[in-house]
Amino acid sequence: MAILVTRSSMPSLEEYIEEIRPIFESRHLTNMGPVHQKFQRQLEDYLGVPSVSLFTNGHLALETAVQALDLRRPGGEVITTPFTFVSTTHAIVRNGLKPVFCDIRESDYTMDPEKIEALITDRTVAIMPVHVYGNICDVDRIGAIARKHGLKVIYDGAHAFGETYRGTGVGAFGDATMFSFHATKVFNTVEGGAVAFTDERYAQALQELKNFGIHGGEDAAAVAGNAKMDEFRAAMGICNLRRMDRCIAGRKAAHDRYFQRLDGVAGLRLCPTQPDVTPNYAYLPVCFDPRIFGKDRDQVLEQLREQEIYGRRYFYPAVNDMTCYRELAGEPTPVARETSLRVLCLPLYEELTPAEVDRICDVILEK
Ligand code: T4K
Repeated sequence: MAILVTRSSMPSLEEYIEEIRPIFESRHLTNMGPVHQKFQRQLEDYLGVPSVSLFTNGHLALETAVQALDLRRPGGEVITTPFTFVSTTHAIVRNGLKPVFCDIRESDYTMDPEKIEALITDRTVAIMPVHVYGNICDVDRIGAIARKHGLKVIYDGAHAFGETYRGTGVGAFGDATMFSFHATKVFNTVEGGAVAFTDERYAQALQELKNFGIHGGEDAAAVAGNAKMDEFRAAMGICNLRRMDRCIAGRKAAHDRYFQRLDGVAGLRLCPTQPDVTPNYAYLPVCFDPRIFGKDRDQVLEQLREQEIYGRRYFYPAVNDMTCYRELAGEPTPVARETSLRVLCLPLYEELTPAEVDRICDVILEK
């Protein structure tokens, strides 16, 4: 049977039906109804953050966070990483701001804090790092740089759902953190996302900006779109939140099996669990060094494909090599480019069995 890179975690059909029954009875389908409110409160508890604002997807959550933090000004620049899903950069550019690409660290593929300050100019308004694959950025150093230069920090935490750093929910770092609840993520609401924040001043702005900028019922105070989460997605979120422990345990079992089989093999590099971080086992990235391993990333991808096993090249090409961003590429980011050529994400999901992991590893290790 084919093994895909991921497989959505879901509640039973019966459990979901029970959760949506009140929606059928009330006919309150959207616009921040009671299920939305309940899910929001549960999420704040689970994520360990003071406040979250729910969105119809992660991308619009990120885009709206930029607007809510009032970062938009002519010529404004945002320092960000090119080693991410293109959504991160689009959220900057669609707000009329310029992305300035900062290279990443080889160790965990997050933004290299050593390289941030050289990119700061009098036009810089914010830093937008990404907790890529659920690897948490150096939030301490990034926070210190931002404070020193008076910059805002918005984390793209699309991959970091439920993780903690030194016991604190990762959504509590920076001015705002976006989480994605897409079907392919550790936690899903089918499509969906949220912005976590600690400063209550952002609550109203986020609330209004995801609802056409409407202020006080009838007037519009800002130009904005529609990015609200509906009641059915919120109900899915409530169901999936209940089963997070099971979901993480299944992922951990598969993750640990990969480590038993592949960690320490010459020419392969896996991302170890970070110190002080409670991981969520979102992705299983493996970096291939063809000179040592004997096969390059794309050869392994193809060999797996022949056996109906589908890894994915998250994230290739690096965003600053993409057609729509080549002209904005700026300074070269050699680590990000090399990483984009070498990393393959292997299948990882709740129901992936150790025997299936063995089947995948056997193909990879075949000479
Ligand atoms: N920032 C970052 C760093 C992100 O990674 C993302 C999204 C965002 C921002 C934006 O958040 P959202 O607006 O999406 O909430 C996926 C996802 O569409 C996207 O959410 C994700 N990142 C990105 C990395 O990957 P694809 O192109 O990999 O999806 P697809 O359709 O090829 O699916 C991959 C596999 O997942 C399939 O082979 C089977 C499985 N799958 C897929 C779907 C759609 C399921 O099991 N259930 C499903 O419903 O894009």
